[in-house]
This record gives sequence, C-alpha cells and structure tokens, in this order.
Amino acid sequence: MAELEGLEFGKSDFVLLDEVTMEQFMENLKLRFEKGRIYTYIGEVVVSVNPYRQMEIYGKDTIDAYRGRELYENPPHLYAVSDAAYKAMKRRAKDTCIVISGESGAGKTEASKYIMQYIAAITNPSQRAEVESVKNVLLKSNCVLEAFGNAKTNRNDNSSRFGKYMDINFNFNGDPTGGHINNYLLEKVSVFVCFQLLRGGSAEMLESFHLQNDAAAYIYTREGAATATSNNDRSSHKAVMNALDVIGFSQEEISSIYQILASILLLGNLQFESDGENVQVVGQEAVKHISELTSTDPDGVTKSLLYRTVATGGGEVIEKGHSEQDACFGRDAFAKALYERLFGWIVSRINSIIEVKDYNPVLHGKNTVIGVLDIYGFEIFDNNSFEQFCINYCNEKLQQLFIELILQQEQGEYQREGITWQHIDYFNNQIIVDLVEQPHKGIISILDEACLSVGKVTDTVCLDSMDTKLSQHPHYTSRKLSPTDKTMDFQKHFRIRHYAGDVTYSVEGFLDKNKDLLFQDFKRLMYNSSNLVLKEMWPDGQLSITEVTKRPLTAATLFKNSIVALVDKLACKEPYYVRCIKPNEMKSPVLLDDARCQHQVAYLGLLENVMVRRAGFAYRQPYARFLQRYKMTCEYTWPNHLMGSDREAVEAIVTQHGFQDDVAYGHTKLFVRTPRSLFSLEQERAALIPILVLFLQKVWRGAL
Ligand code: AOV
Ligand code: MG
Repeated sequence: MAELEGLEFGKSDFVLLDEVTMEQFMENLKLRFEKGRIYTYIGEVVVSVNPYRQMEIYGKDTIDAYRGRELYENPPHLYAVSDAAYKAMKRRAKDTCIVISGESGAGKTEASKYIMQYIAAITNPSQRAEVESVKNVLLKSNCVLEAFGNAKTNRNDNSSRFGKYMDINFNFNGDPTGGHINNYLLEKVSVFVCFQLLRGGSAEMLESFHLQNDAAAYIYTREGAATATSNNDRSSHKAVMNALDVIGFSQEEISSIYQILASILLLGNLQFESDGENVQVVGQEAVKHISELTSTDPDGVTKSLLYRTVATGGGEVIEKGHSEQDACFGRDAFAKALYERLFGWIVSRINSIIEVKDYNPVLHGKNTVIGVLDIYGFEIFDNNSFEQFCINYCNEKLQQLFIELILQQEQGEYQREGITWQHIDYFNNQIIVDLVEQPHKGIISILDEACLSVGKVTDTVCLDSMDTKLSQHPHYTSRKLSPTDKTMDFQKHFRIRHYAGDVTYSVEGFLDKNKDLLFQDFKRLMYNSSNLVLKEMWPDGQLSITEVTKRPLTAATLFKNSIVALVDKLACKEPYYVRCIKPNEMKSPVLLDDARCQHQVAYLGLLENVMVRRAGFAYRQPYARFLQRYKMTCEYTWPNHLMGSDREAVEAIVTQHGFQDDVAYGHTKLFVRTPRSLFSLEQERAALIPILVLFLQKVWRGAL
C-alpha cells in the first residue's frame, strides 16, 4: 500500500477504487499518467505506464529516498519493489524474483535496467573491488545482450528479440557475488550488432572481413537499413567491443564473434543458379571469404551449400544434390543457426565469467538470489504465426503462476495475521495451458507428431489433425469447427481463446519452424573449423551421418521445456511483479489511448488482480503506521494516545468513525474491507491539515 499522496494525483493503489470496474481503473490510470505519476500499485504489484519521455525520478536522491524503506512509505516506484525484494532476500534470506511483463514497447527492458541500477547502487557500500567488478560485468552484460539481441521493429525502436531471465547471487552481506543469465531466443537476424558493425566498424576491420560500409548492400540488413537509425552506430560499436573486453572476453574471442557475424552477412547475399540439372553457387569469391572467416575449407563450404549427405536404408551413405530452392532454404537456416549459436555461446561465456566460484556455504552463509525476468508479453498481430503461438503460451504459463502465487501470498498473510480466509472465485487458465502442452493431446504434441511422420505432411494436414483431436475443447476452434465464421480460412486458421482474448493463428510455416531443420553437413563443417571458438559452438557436428539417428527435439518442445524450467525456477522464489502498459502506438508522452490500454489491462489480468487483492480486505496497514497517519482525527489519540497498545488506539479511531463493522484486527495489522471507510478518514485528515498548519504557525510565531 502506497503512501496516500493526495487525491489530486489519483489513487496510488488500485485497490482503493470505489468499485473494481474497467471505467474506474482507466480513469485512475489516465489521471495519474496526466499528472506524471507513471507508477501505481495493486497491493505490492507495480503497474507502470511507459512515459515516453525522460523522467527525473531515477537519480541518486530518489534512490536514497527509497533505500531501506517500506513499500508504503513513499509514492509507488520500481525502486520500492526492488528494495522490497532486496530486503526479503537480505533480512529473511529468501530467494526472490521480479517478474516484468507487458507488450512490446511497454517498457520492460527499461524497467529491468532501472531495477539492476538500483540494486547496484544500494549494494557494496564499502566498495570492495571484487564486488564492484561483479556489478560492472552484470551491468555491462546488458549492453552486449542488447546489441546482439535487440532490433528495431515497427512496435519498438529497441525491441528485445529474446526473453531474459537473470539471477543475481548475493552473499550474506547482501552484496552481489555473481549471476546467471537464461535467454529465450525468439528471432534470429537483423539485430543491431550487424548495423553497428557495418556502419560503425573501422575501415580496416571491414576490409579484413570483406565487408562494405553499407547496410543496404546486405540482404539481411537491407530492410532495416532504411529505417534503423545510424547516428550512433560508431559509438555503439565501440561500446560493445569495450563491454566485451571488460566482461572478460579474450581478443581472440572478440574477433571470432565479429568474423562469425561477417560470415552471416556474406552468406545472406549468396545466390544459386541452376542449368536445369546442376545447382551452382554464384560467385566463388564470397565462398572463399566465408571459408576464410570461418576457418574452413572453401570446397567444404560449397559442398555443404549444394549437397546433403544422407544414409540410405541399406546403410549406404550418399550425397544428394539440392534443388535451387533447397539450397536457399539451407543457406538461410545455416545463417540463422550460426547467429543463434553465437548468441547462445556469448550468453554461456558471460555465465562462465560471472558464475559464483568457490562458494562455501559453511564459511559464507546462505547464498541468496534475486531473479529479474524481462520477457515478451502477450502478442496479437494481424497475422499470428508460430512465434506468437510460443509467446502466448509462455504468457499463459506466467499468468497461471501469477494468480497462483498472488492467491498464495494473500492466504499466507491472512494466516499469519490470524484472519479467516474466504474462498475467491477466479478464472483458472490451466485448461488453456493443457490445450497447448498436454502430452499426446495438446497442440505441441500434434505438431511434433506431424513433424516426425514420414511422407509429406503439410501445414494443412496438421490443421486437420488438430481439428479432429481438439474439436471438443472449449478454448479451441477453427473454420471447420465453426463454419459460419468467415474471419477464418479452412486451409490455414485455428483460434485459441486465451485468457487474454481470442487469437487466430495461421498454420502456414508452423511445421518448418517447428522442425527448425538444419542439414547435418553444416554442423559437420563448423565442427571441423580450425577456429576453436567456432568449433566449440557446434559440438553436435562431430556425429557422423550414420550416428545421427535420433531426431533433435522440435522448436516448440524445446521452447516448452525451457518455459517449464523457468516457471519452476520462479515458483520457488518470492515473487514481485511489474506490469508494464504501453500508453499509445505513437510513442507520444501525452497520449493515453483508451482502447489500447483497456485491452492491456484486460489481458494482464489487472482487474482480476485487484479483485483478488481486495476479495477479503482491500486495505491493510500495521497499527503503528495507521495510527501515525490518522491519530489527528480522533480525540483519544491526538496528539498521543494513552492506551495500552497501538491496536487499542486504532480501535478507538475506527469506533469513533463508526466503521467497526468494516474491519478486522490482525496480530500486527488493521484490515479494512472497503476503501470507502478509509476515504472518509482521509478526507477528514485532509480537512484538518490546514487548520493544523495554521495552529503550528501560530505556535512558532509565539501567538499562542
Ligand atoms: P520493451 O522491452 O517492453 O519492449 P522498452 O523497455 O525497450 O520496451 O521501452 C521502449 C522505449 O520506451 C524505450 O526505448 C524508451 O524510449 C521508452 N521508455 C520505456 N520506459 C521508459 C521510462 N521509464 N522512462 C523513459 N522512457 C521509457 V520489447 O523488448 O519490444 O517487448 O520485445
Ligand atoms: Mg525489451
């Protein structure tokens, strides 16, 4: 519960709304946004609206104001929840996590950076060198991950194309000793680092990579070249090189990273031609450059681009030539895989540098953790594909955890305070999670089955199979199952009724994306590179073709496994939540678009959150705190009470104002059922303050 700031700024906690309706929620959100109050609580959850302008609320003064304070002592802020998570970790030795969610451009990554900066600012007061160095690496890793993982999209100029979960480890002093990053990669090309390299790399570097100083010259960067800003590529490029160095990458590793990027760009430009029989690579020069950059044999590069090795039924190994189309497919899959493995390798390299070493629990006490999750929010586009399917599934999982944990926390609090718990009705989205992930019957299983079956299974055939198996599911439909719905196509659409709303997916490309097929020949080529850094990224290239019998897990199954592991990780920590809202599509600091925001409030489940939070009691406050604020409104408590305990004094206030039926007395806190009672108190207090000030001024002037 936040400090009640004065109602001209709106209500600092949504639980204080007179009624939990969308209208009231929006009215309060809008008023606060207009007044420059971008943060509002729901209990301990922070709702944040992207201000799209620099706010003067992140400086050292603000950090000092929040450090070590309780949530309700200051206006709502990211720093308050960061501090709450930090205190829980330090005082109660609890592992905690801060889960940041919201749609693209809502401000998740910015929030995660402010949280990390806050934690960095309040720790290591004695400036111990080894702790400073850990903090430095943690902060610098953001710069590297953003360069390699962010891109300009039409929804966000600095869009993270990956989800990130970062654990920060602390010692018994509460100082950071290390960390660990998990990434959930989403999209694989057109990231900033390519533009930075092409437009910010030195002439010498570009020349050695056989690259031109022109992003428009490369297929993979051409589209972004027109729109991605270029004014600071040079300084960004320098900053990333420097960050890699500070984090602890060797010079050899840094050049390998850039060589791999260069070869990806060159690969993208390779063309093929066919004389009707044989397929050829156009331009041997580029192949030579790629082989040089990847330290592989040029013939090997050509061969892997044009042929694939297959084992026949009889155990014979033959080389099968690609069609022109297959060659293009192979090239792009290879380029994407190179990038994906590079990104994964960079993350694991950072992890090996920041992992906590030589930790001895007997000597050092419990090693505690704060996790920060910055992950893509629910997405509904005009055309929704496999990526949206994965993202939305991830959000179903997180929503489920959210409701579960919030309920649990509430129940826990009631128990601790000795107050009777009442059952709360809420929508349990387990049924949708099952629709996606259930073994044998769920969508992922059906997809995998289609990918594994021999013969030509098309996306449409797979859709048929889903229609048959899921026809009874209340959250699944398709054109075949609801023939009158003209918004869907027989051949390609299915629809899931997500907790956040209906999303129509197009199955086109689902199977290919799920298979994520990369010819083994490329893997072998890379494994045989004499560049050891590159070789390390391709351990699976050592298998010979006859050994590759087991199919790799599909993209959807890998994604599911990583999300299940993530949820398990979060579930055993004490959670803190930041729910981000994007106010408009124009990146305007003054516009709060009603329809867009209502939609987000709905799918973030914020109204549900408010209802759960005030299902029993909307408001709670430690007795001493309540007393301090309202003692002036009661003759028995002003200026000081003479009762046995703060609780009795609070009882006196409550009784004097006649809302004794609206409260319950916990062991340490007062619980108030409806916000109305509180507001009558608040109004009285507000009316008394000017009188009091006048009174005090007179006292000071000696008039009384
Ligand atoms: P996202 O992480 O939620 O989107 P970002 O954190 O990148 O969104 O925010 C998008 C842009 O909004 C930033 O580049 C800033 O210009 C602005 N912004 C966000 N929060 C603030 C703030 N607190 N103060 C000032 N400006 C802000 V994505 O990564 O696309 O899902 O995949
Ligand atoms: Mg982001």
